Order: sequence, then structure tokens, then C-alpha cells
Amino acid sequence: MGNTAISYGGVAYGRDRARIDFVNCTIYGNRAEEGGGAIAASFGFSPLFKNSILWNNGAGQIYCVPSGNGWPSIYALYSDIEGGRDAVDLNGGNDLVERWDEILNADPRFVDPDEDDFHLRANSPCIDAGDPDSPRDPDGTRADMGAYPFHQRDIDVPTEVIVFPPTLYGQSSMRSLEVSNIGWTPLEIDSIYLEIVATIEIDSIPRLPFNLGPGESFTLDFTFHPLPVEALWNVVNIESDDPDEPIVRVGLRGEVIESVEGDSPLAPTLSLSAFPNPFNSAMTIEFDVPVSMAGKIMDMRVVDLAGRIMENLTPTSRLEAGRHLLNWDANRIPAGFYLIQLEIGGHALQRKVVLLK
Ligand SMILES: [Ca+2]
Ligand SMILES: [Ca+2]
Repeated sequence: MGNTAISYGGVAYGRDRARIDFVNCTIYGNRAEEGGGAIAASFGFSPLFKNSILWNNGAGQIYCVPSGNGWPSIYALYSDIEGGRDAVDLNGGNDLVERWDEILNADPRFVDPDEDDFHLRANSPCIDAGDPDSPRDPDGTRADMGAYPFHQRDIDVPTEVIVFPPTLYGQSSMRSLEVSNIGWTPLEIDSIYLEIVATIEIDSIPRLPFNLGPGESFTLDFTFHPLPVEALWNVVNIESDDPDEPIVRVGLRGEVIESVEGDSPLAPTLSLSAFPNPFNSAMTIEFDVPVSMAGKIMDMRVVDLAGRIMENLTPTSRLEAGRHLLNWDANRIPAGFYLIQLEIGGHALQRKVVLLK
């Protein structure tokens, strides 16, 4: 850019059947004292211009030097060339081999060419006007013309499955997801919804639609509230006006703390059993408190399958290590499935029991 040559081609001078490809080039403000504001061609030189911008160069941007040894050929496609076909100065000749496809002749709207800022403005006609078969721009859209692709509104969301920490029935856990706009123009968020109605929910959804400015982000919070009869997964869908990803989907997965069987790594340290099971009115709950958890705060409760607390069995004093037995009289609650939950020292266990009447 801004080159000046004494003769023949401010940027390049090709000859002798050479071929130069100008792909995604911005060629601006070049001058040559004699012929060829930007490119001079002779002797069968064959420049190709693709996804390029030739603007504000000397008269006759592409200058064909007379020669008796064959005429140059020019192939220009998906480029913004000031003057269009008239940019070629044939220097009186007429045997140019040429092909012009999808050529613009419109102000490329650079940000500030006087300060050498050749980025495109948001309203540049060169945006998404390059060859559709060229590699996509970093924002995922069709190739732009010129050396600096314009980064359009661009949603950025981590798409790994969100996994909640293991959670007891009747309790809940939380996870969040950050949604960002890494583009240069505002992104409109149109819709946010979950695929199924289940145990994983969005805490609050911002008022839609709304605009996310360049570089801005917002957080979606999810709550996992496990129920034994419902699915432990979900998928959040985020719809926006991102040009290449109008819907982003992120999976969510919950995990439940199930009752611990003999082969569990927790078994040697903490155990919980209940018998008889099924039972009619009263049962015995047996649990072992390991030495490492002696004297720690313990919670024990009975919840129904919706997580409602039916009975609080938390002991009034802190427990010593060893085996403990507790009799539970279930006369006050109706027949059904229940969960006995035990939490102590950061560990949790649960047993499913069936009350028959
Ligand atoms: Ca583009
Ligand atoms: Ca995108």
C-alpha cells in the first residue's frame, strides 16, 4: 500500500508468462510514474485477483505493457476494483485475454485509509462478498474481500456438556454458562429454552430479545433438582442472529448420589442400612460412623420422591464412632416409597425404602 514506482507497476511488475495470484489483498494508494497504478503486466504475465480490493491507485490500475511476445491475461473474480473493467489500461493494444466474474466497483469503506487502517466498516460492500468457495473468515462467515476480514457479531459459548456435582434427592446443585459476543457488532439474543421439562431448570432468563454488545457477555444459571422418576439431563438452546450459528445447543447432565453398596469405596468408612424393607409401620436404621467422622455434625432425614422432608431423624447430640441403631416409627406418613438420607463429614448416603400399610 502506498507504493510509488518510477515506472511500470507500483506493487508488482510481471512478465515472461509469469503468474501472480493476488488473493485477499488490499492494494491501495499506489502510483507509478509511467504506466500501471498498481500492477503492470506484459509478455504474457497473468495476474489473478481474487477476494481483493484495488482502490485509489494511479490511473490505469492494471497496466498492460505493449509487447510483441504475447498478450497478458487477467482473471479477476470476487474483487472490488475501482473503475471495474476500465481499470485496465491496454496502452493502445487490444489483445488482452481477460475474464471478470463478480466484480464490484464500489467504495470499500475502509475505517481510515489516511491512517493506514484498511479494516472494513460494518457497512462495507466487501463483507461476505468474496468467493463462496474460499475458506471461511474467522467469524465463520463467507470470505470478505481484502486483507482484513470484518469480524461480525459472533456468539461464543463453551459447548462441553455441563455436569452437575453428585446431588441427593430432595437437594439441589447449581452450574452456570457464560454466553459472549466476540464480534465487533451487537449480537441479538432471540430465544433461550430447554429441550425438556425435567430436573434441570434455568433460574432466570433475561427479557428477550436483547442485544449483547461487542465484547459483552452474560451468565445463565441452572439448577439441578433430582427426582427419581424424571430425566437427569437437558439441553439448552440459545438462538441469536449470529450469521453462521443461529442456534447453539449445550447439554446438561445431573448425577444422583445413590445408596452405597458393599463394593463402594465409601462402604468401609460409612454405611447405612434399613430393615425390614419393605416395612409396615416401624423399621430399624443401622449406620456405622467411622473414627474419622466421629463428633461431626450429622443430618438424617426421610424424604418422599418429590424431595419433601417427611421426618427429621437428626440425632440431638454428636455421635461417637461405631455402630448406631435408630428405630423409626412411620405411623404418621402414608404408604409409599421414601428415601432415608444420611450426611456427615462431607459424605452422603441414601437408601430407598418401601412403606406398606
Ligand atoms: Ca465474512
Ligand atoms: Ca459465529
